[in-house]
Amino acid sequence: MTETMPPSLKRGVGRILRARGVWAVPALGAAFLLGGCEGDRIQSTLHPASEAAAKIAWLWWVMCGAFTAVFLLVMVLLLLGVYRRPSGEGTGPPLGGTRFVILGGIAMPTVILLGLLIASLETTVALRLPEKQTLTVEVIGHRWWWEVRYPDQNIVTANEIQIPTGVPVRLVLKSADVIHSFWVPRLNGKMDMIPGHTNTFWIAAEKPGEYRGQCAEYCGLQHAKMAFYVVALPPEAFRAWVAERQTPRPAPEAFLPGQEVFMQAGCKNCHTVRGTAAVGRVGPDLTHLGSRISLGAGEIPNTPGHLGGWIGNSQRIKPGNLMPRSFLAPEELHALVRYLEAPK
Ligand code: HEC
Ligand SMILES: [Cu+2]
Repeated sequence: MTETMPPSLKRGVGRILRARGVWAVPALGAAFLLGGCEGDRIQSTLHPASEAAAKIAWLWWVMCGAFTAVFLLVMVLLLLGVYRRPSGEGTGPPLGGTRFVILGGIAMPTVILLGLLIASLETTVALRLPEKQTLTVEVIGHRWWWEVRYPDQNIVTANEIQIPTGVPVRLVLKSADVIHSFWVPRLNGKMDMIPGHTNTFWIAAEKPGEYRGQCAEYCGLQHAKMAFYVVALPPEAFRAWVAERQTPRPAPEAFLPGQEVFMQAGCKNCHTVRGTAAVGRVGPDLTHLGSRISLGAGEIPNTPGHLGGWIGNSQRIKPGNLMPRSFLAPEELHALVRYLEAPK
């Protein structure tokens, strides 16, 4: 093959292959890519926290291994092709002949692809919804946040899903507008949320902790900022959480000025605060907002300062989101923040 190359190209390729520096390119690239796997493990498929996610991670490693082996084999053959001197005049049969083509080109890919197919089917079967389910949670995708309902417990929340550890939790997935996809990489695979259609899925967490989830289907401007948290609690703590959520208390008197602002400023048209006249369903339920990890579906930490910034102008934080900016006097904003962050 090298005989038929124009001499300049031959010299160029030879120089690149000999130059050590060329290895720096893939090495640096791999370092960057692998670097992305480490660091914050809160949303990593490669750090599974459930049996189902462990099976998916296993399949990932099997595929990664198989593809790496095939890639290396092809590269070795390529280098052989480049460097090997042709036998005789270059008119004889190519390396290995017909047998090489049948074995390397037909038999080997068939065996490898069949093996990977069997491994994927096995994983798919292992991911089926377990028979025994303890809890049903309904999750509804909105642009760009998550509505979370516990129909049997009569609890509604948003952008955060509390579950007990050690048991499979059945998920009923819906969408209020466009197609979204529910994905908590450490707990299970993805499942689409389709308007007018209900999908059933499940997650489980072995250990208590916070697991970050992310919309996995492009759904418009703020798709990338449509995240949420699964909070896995030990069973007793989960029962306590349910009991607490089922008994909403009216806001203490000190917070009533803030409640007043909430009712006057139009917030109640889009948001619900249980136990009050606010029953809007355009935006997230704000009943126990103070206890949540984040605001704006995982976008900013839930602190009074960030909350004030969000209410004042959420468009600066999450441009294009469906909450209009508000025009409140500083003391009104202050009272509103205190009211929303208050334990209820
Ligand atoms: C036109 C409807 C609408 C109005 C009016 C409205 N909001 Fe919102 N609000 C939304 C939507 C939609 C979201 C979700 C935005 C996102 O994350 O993409 C949201 C999100 C929020 C969040 C973040 C909740 C979370 O869990 O992430 C807070 C807090 C909030 N609104 C408070 C208020 C307050 C206070 C007012 C009144 C000053 C108000 N909203 C007025 C629609 C509205
Ligand atoms: Cu989405």
